[in-house]
Amino acid sequence: MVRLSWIPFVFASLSVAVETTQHSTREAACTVKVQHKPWQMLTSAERTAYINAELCLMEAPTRLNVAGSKTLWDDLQWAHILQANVMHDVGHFLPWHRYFFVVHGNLLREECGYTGPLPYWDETADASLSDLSRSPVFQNTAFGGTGSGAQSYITTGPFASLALRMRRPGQSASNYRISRSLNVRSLASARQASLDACFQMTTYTAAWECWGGSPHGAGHGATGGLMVDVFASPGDPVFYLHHGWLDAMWWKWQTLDLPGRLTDMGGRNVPRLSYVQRLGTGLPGREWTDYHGERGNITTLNHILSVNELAPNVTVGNVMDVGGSVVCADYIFSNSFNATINTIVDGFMTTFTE
Ligand SMILES: [Cu+2]
Repeated sequence: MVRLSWIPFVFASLSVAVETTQHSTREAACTVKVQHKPWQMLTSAERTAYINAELCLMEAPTRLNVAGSKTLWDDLQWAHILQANVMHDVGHFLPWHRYFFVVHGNLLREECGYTGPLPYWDETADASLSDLSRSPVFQNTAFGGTGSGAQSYITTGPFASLALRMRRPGQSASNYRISRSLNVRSLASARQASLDACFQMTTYTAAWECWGGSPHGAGHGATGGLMVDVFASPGDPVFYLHHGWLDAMWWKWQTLDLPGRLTDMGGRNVPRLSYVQRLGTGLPGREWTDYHGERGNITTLNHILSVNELAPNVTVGNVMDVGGSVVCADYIFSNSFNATINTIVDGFMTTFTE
């Protein structure tokens, strides 16, 4: 009952929040940029600091008035659970997850005093491993390994005893833990050939569906377990590493044609019926669609992104430039990835000029 009355309450205050956000966005400047950087490039001290900050977030008290939520970690997961049929399979899929990554990073700083880079998982670098347990991501001093037992819960690493609670909209909270089923096969979707197809798309309308396909599936599928749960996947901290990578890929794509791709947006606003039928949720209700800030079924720069009350609402336009005040980041890529991109771009330009 609490949950049902909570939804209209959030949206009653939403129009005010948006005005405030747009106002403060104009005034705020991006001064100190945070680095979005491959986990593989972090020093061991940086890795430890990040893991400790995640552990702190997992203990920090809830800020949302949601039944069953005890921690900020639950709150973040809940925002994703509640909107699983709102921001997946749509044009604002990439902007929403970019903002979600930023909000998670801001909470690490605000709540836990974290000052280091925000890591992402360079999945292309790990795609050629023989075994994913060799990945720097899945070490016991990092995010822990694969799951075991009837529920495939992880038993190693700093998050092995993490208590999770949130599962589905309308479902009461119940304790469970992080499950995983590591398999390197799914990372084939992060190999160069798979990325090439997306980098060669010339419009956002074509590109978002490409990025949302194989590359998006790569880290989710390779981690397995909770990470393949479309609702509750942010319960596993690997979620942020994976979406940080996907976001870095989108930004790299944007940089291949600037400034045009700072404003290139599109794609449907509401998921396909077949998609929400698979989720078992039905289409998003008017409590969401009325507040997207648009008419019609095409995502525009005016589309409103909400993470419930964990952070102010912003628009898609606010997160398009990662050097802007909302994201305010430098995206760092490994040398081998940059070399790969140069090959892609050179190959593409050759084709283009012939
Ligand atoms: Cu998602």
